[in-house]
Amino acid sequence: MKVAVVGATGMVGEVMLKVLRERNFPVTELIPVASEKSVGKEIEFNGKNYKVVSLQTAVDMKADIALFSAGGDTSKTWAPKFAAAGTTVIDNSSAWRMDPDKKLVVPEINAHLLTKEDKIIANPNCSTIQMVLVLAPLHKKYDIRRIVVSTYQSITGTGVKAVQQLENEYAGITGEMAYKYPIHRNAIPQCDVFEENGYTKEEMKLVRETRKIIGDEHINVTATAVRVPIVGGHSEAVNVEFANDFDIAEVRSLLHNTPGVVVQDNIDTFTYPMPKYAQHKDEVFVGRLRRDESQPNTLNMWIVADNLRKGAATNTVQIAEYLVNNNLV
Ligand code: 11C
Repeated sequence: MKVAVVGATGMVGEVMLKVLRERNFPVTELIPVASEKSVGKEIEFNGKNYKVVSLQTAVDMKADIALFSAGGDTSKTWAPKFAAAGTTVIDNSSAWRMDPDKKLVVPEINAHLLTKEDKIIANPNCSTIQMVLVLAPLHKKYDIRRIVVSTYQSITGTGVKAVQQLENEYAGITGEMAYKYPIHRNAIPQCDVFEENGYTKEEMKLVRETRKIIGDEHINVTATAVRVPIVGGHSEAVNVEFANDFDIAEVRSLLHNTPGVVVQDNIDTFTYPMPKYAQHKDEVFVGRLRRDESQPNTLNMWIVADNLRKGAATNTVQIAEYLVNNNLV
């Protein structure tokens, strides 16, 4: 496979290259793509050096697959050009996610919807991916009515500028701010910009993307997304109400048998997921499973994953693997 990585020098792009390597994705030629200031730089991949090229050069090189992580505007303009050249684009931005003609894919849940005609495929938002991976099997079994989610999101979701801000604050240096407020020793109840309804874009992604991926517009979702001074991954406190009652042991066993999910749930041994230990891992970790005693058929849980891995790069590469394994590219 001739594989283009658009945004190859960015935080997610670098993890994409790492994941492609680790999973032995069949790359015969790599086309690293980045902004004009990086064009000509060399990137080493599987023992070979590849020159970073511009977007137009990459279109002309007609890759089989392009993994995009270069922001919504770049994606809106360039993904259709790659697609027109015959390249299948898997896009990690929010540009195409809610387009009714584009599939929004978490492979374990809905990759079976993909066909050869899907030339632009959307990768969901990180906080959505980790939540739906755990909730999809529970929806099948117990029928979700309502989800209340609060997130504790890693600064890596904002990018290098935010990591730099935190490091500057640790060091007592005044530098460029990624956030409106200090993040060290703080929790900022704003991830991304506000929408007209008073929720942030991140919160509304959790609402809209969850319904689209699970394929049920009737699921009610409400979210509060909070940025915390953490680098390892996103954590989520999730309260979920079902139409049908459940048994905690059965939920645990169902999740234990869900590909990509690891149950860490034993209060006797203080076993529960934490971002410090989820970092660099591809799985989604779930624990603190307990009945919400304030109302019927309702479950509380705590979900953690490395937002740059399963939340971004790994999910994108898994979509590419599905396409290759099923001759869809
Ligand atoms: C964050 N979830 O942590 C965001 C980053 O739509 O893919 C990823 C944004 C997206 O701030």
